[in-house]
Amino acid sequence: MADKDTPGKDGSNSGVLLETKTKTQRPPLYKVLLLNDDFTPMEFVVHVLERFFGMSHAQSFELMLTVHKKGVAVVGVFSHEVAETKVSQVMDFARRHQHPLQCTMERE
Ligand code: TYC
Repeated sequence: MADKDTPGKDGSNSGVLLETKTKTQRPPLYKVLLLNDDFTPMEFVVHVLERFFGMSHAQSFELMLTVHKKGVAVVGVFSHEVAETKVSQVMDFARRHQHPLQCTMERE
């Protein structure tokens, strides 16, 4: 907002430019990471990706193989609340099936 031309109380114009910048704050995003291990069955990981991350079977299989080969991969990027929910869902589901699958989140 430029205020250079707004007259003062006495009608003078100081020539001082006043600006108000409105900065829109975007909420931070969080990466959800899936970690490889030697025990969780491949089909279980594929099922997790389909069930909790809405991926197709083909996408899930490909991403599972990426984690298997590289050790870790980002499976999605979400708000803090949604990322926390995904991590809990995956960890609970893995625990209930007695698999050591690990899922974590980190700020982008
Ligand atoms: N490495 C596992 C196996 O050979 C498969 C696996 C893939 C496990 C991805 C975890 O996040 C994972 N059975």
